[in-house]
Amino acid sequence: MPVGRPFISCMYRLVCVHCAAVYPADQIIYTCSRCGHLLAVEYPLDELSIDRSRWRRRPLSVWRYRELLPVTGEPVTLQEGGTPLYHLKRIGEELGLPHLYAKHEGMNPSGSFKDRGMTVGVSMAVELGMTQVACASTGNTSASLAQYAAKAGMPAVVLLPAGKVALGKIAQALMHGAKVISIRGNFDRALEMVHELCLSHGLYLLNSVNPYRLEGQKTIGFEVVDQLGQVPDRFVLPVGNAGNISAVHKGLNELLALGFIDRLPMMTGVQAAGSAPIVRAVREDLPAVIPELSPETIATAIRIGAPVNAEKALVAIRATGGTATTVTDAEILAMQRDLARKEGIGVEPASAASVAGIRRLVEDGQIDRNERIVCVVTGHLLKDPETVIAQCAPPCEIDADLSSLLSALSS
Ligand code: AN7
Repeated sequence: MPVGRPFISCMYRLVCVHCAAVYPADQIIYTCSRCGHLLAVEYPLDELSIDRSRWRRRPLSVWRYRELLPVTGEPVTLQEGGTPLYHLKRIGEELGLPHLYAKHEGMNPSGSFKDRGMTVGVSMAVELGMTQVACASTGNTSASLAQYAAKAGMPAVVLLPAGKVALGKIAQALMHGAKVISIRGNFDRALEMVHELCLSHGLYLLNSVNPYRLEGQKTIGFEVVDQLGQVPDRFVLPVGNAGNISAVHKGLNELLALGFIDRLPMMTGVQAAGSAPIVRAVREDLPAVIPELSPETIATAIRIGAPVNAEKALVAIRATGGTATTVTDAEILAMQRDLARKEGIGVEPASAASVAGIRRLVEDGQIDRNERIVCVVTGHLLKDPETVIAQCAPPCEIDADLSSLLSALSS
């Protein structure tokens, strides 16, 4: 046991999703030491007494739901969660979907949903007595970890795939003081390397293989149920490492077990056409994903070929009667522009993939028009300014007089 704050671990434990091996909550472990599969946090739900009216009296945020989170002490928080749920009126009208919504996770402190995971993950790092944190990242995880590590006063190491991370995300990781390393390899290789580093050198791994991080991310589902006042029929998420779709499913399953909701939404994953191992596994009904060795897409956030949480995500999609679809880079960028110009919602390309995926599924005749659909848009427009600039005409520069202005406006 590392030295740290006193740790109360009686209320929950870690359980292997494959062989059901059980581990104590304070063991530093990321995958099952018996079979190598993923772990999940398990609460004694029938022993917890949770008062939902107490939840409603707290502000909408990750920490509204703290009875279903693993942190026992004071959390490391930057006020994450409580993000807007927008009705997509114009895009919904075009698609013939009157009940289409977007949960804008770009409105979190670092500009992506990762903050929900990091507030919990970094709080757990403190609680477990760890002194350094690390991750591999396509960008957003590194930005978020850097920010929460700064808040905790803990050094952070982040590994990025060289040349494949959007500018805003690198800027954040650097400015918040993480040690930023670019590897000549892709994200999947960076994750293997950082996992090895953490196991051999005692850093705390905060990728989504870490079951505590996913606990924070499940609150997206909790907030949507509270904001809509009901369970949506379908929950749509962009999928990279497949942590977020797994986390939302886990959380809603807990609400179901507690009797707070009476059904689950159809969990629906969207991947970029050049990086779609989960979609392939769903379409071909494979028992496991076949890694994509050279994933490629303009949505660099989800340029991931070997999704670590595939096992959980396939269960989420299959058990809820959901589905998965691909979208092309052109479809992603078209939806990024539509969200920006028709709804006033600025998101990065990977985030537009969820709504682009709904457009594709509608065109393929796979959506009932009366469904209540929530698309998670995962990261802010400013994360990837270069992809924005490349799609837009530059500002028109004029002489500083009124007649030049009037002729510019009329041309
Ligand atoms: C904007 O930052 O994997 O399926 O290292 O940044 O849970 O992996 C980012 C993933 C969707 C996919 N949208 O979520 C990373 C990283 C955005 C993202 C995803 C990511 P998962």
